[in-house]
Amino acid sequence: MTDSPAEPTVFERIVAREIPARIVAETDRVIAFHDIAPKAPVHVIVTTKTADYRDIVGLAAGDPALLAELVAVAQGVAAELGDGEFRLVFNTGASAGQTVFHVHAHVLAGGLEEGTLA
Ligand code: IU
Repeated sequence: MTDSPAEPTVFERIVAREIPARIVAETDRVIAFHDIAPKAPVHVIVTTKTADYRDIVGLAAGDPALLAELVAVAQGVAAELGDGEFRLVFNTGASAGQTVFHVHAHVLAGGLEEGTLA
């Protein structure tokens, strides 16, 4: 079962290379790129290539192995761009700040100020 929206999300278009992004890591099913509006010294978006899941709740229920892969890519990005420690934020729902309804994690690292959330 999927819960993808009808229109392609901006992240789907990044996956398709239709719009540019500074890609930092990629596997068969996951892609990571620098956020265009960074809120930390390291601020990378890690998302699934499939647009089937709009948020972490759907992904966890529908494909937990893919969620685990996304977390592993996040850890690799944090190790490559920082000291390996990181904050992982999944905004879930508009009232929680989610603007792109294609499941993604914010990897925040590199010296976070108290209270920094994406
Ligand atoms: P959110 O959790 O759905 O609010 O996160 C969306 C993020 O996607 C937000 O931090 C934007 O700055 C970021 N972003 C991006 O990196 N590249 C884009 O082309 C667009 C948004 I549109």
